[in-house]
Amino acid sequence: MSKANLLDRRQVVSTLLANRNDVVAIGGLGASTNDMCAAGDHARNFYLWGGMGGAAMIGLGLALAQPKLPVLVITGDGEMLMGMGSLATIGLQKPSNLSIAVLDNEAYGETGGQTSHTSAAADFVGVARACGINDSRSVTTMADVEAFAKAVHDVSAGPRFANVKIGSAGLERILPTRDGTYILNRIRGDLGFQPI
Ligand SMILES: Cc1ncc(C[n+]2csc(CCOP(=O)(O)OP(=O)(O)O)c2C)c(N)n1
Ligand SMILES: [Mg+2]
Repeated sequence: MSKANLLDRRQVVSTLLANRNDVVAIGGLGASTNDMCAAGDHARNFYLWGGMGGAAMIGLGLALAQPKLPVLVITGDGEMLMGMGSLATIGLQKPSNLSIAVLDNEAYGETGGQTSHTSAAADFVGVARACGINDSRSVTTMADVEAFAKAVHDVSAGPRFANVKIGSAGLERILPTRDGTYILNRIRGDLGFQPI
């Protein structure tokens, strides 16, 4: 696909979260967290900041604990590569309320744009499907993004996975708070739990 046609990450994330209602959103480290914050900070956003490789597993835990809530993981290709084994566990557990969107710029953007494995043979959609996540999509248009955003709300038909090919532009950092305890207790409070 020509680089000119690649999707804009901010537009992708703001579309994924536009009509979020009760969606709980987990942001992978760095750029995807910035994208989520740019779309609007929210009590149900859980940002990983620098913790690499855990986004999908945190999503799995939340999805299992809150089976009626739509849980959406938004992460990068580098972060997902580090946590690729989690796709096997998600394919095994099959939480029907979990959706994962990988923002695939084929690079470790945040650390200088080193090319990642997805610029070569690594194919997340194939991996996710082979792990048992039957609804695994390659997303290349905004219409595909809108369809996925809609599907996220169907908590009975997941898990689902989308690999979204995005451009590699480095964008302004829109930073949420770095206070992890605050982020955790804010989401706990919004879900009706006491702070820890
Ligand atoms: C365990 C660990 N190793 C390395 C890093 C450094 N690091 C921070 S962001 C990043 C790249 C992330 O790439 P990707 O998930 O594709 O996000 P992008 O910036 O490309 O959107 C790396 C390697 C880290 N935070 N943690
Ligand atoms: Mg990347």
